[in-house]
Amino acid sequence: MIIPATSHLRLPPATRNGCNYVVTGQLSHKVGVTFLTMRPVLPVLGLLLAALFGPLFAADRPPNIIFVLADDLGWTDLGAFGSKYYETPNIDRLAAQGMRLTNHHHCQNCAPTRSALLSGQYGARTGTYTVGSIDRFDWQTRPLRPVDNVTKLSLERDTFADQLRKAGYATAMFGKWHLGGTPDYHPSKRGFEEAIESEGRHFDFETKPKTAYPQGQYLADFLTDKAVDFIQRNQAKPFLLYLPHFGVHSPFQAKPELIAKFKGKPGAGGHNSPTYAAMIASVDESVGRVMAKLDELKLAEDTVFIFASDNGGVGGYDRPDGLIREPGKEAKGKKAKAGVDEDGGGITDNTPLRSGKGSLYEGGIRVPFIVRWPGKVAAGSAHGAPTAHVDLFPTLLELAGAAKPRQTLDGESLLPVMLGKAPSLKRDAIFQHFPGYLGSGPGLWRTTPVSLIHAGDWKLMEYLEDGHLELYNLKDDLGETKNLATTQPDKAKELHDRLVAWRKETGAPMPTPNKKAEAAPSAKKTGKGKKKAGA
Ligand SMILES: [Ca+2]
Repeated sequence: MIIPATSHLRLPPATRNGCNYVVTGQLSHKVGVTFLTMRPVLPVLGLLLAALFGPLFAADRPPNIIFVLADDLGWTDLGAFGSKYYETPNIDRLAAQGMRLTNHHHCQNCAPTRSALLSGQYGARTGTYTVGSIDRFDWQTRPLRPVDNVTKLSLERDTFADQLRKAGYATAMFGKWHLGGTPDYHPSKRGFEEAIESEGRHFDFETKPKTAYPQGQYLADFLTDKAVDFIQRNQAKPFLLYLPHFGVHSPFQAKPELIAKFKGKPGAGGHNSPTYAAMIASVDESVGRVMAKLDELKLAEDTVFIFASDNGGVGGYDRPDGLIREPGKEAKGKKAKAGVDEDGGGITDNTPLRSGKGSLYEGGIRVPFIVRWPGKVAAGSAHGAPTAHVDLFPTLLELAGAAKPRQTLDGESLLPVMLGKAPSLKRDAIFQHFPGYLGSGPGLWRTTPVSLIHAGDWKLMEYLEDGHLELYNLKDDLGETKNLATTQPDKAKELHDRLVAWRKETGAPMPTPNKKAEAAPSAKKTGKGKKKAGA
């Protein structure tokens, strides 16, 4: 058992871009605030206490881990991340009781993020860099042939669930998988002792395996029923609960009573859809029910609770400068299956970030991330250095005391930063590699092939069709409006050299010349963004 925090334990207020706390893990619970001011002598005192109370500490079990992943929820789509229209009281409370990572990055769409989270590897190594086949979009008119996309997470990779299960955890997953639809790739074969997969519809949904549910039930509620039941049954041992919601992905369907609640509420900025607000509210209700179950079982302090989204929000495409939304334009577009208007609008807005889901500008890849561990992670804190999907796997391994997987891990454990034991990570850069195309309607592309490095305040993108570079200082220009590649050539070259070296190190596959487009150069200008599927 973890010892409850003493009532006089008080943590200093959060800083916006870093954590300067000295939180001493379980020892701090025992001895209270005194230890918070005595960092240099902690190792000695820790040894003394261990000698005195050895059996007590030895009996500690590793924490339970809950990871709730929303689908397509944008960086500003939570109250705790700035929305003035959507209402997320439970997730906001989670953030108030824990730490927000304000500069956290996933991939630009679903499958590659999940592949990176579950394997701990960049897409440059797994081969999963987008959703589905390269033929989802009309790349044939473009100068490059995309790299074929790997749609299943190789069975040669261990998932974090595999590793935690081997370390003695009870493991479960309920929700969207997206790492292979055949039985041998089902999450129940990838480390999750219990697994029910569902995505595609919010009502009248199908599950793998087939599972009965009340007629008319909303998918988020069904998944939450399974989650709280799993916690109830596994409260006596460490457990891993992965709850990847299909909400708030299109189709935009929500519970009528929640839609009605938002119908009379005035929108704020680009946040104004009652249906989308209701979908977010359902994800928030889910988080609230899981939190309530932990409270009921007195497990909150023994549980690391993580909340994130898999990619940026769907919207912001009609703002070429990344800041100004054209009034009314979004209303004219026909909603496509993926939730992207044919004329480039969207269901939400990621302002102040540029663009949205499917783009490698910040609106597509920067996502909300919250971690709560009462008494361990400082309440109300935030960390602002660049972090990424690949950091989750090593973080979970360290939390669980689990062994490393077979494959190379690309990330770094965030635990020292989360616990306030380190002001920053050792690593100073994160990367992305997208050797393909994502369309957004005729003539519009959410992205063309691109790789990027994000180091400190700087982000360099190399667009692979013509090799042009874009350099942004995100500290001064979060909306990515001023390309500094020509005015700061030394910085551009330094980062480009590092990006090229990283591609070489990871064996990143590169797109190849599209011979058909070369034969008909005029086709390059027409570039239809044919849509075939969602995500
Ligand atoms: Ca998604």
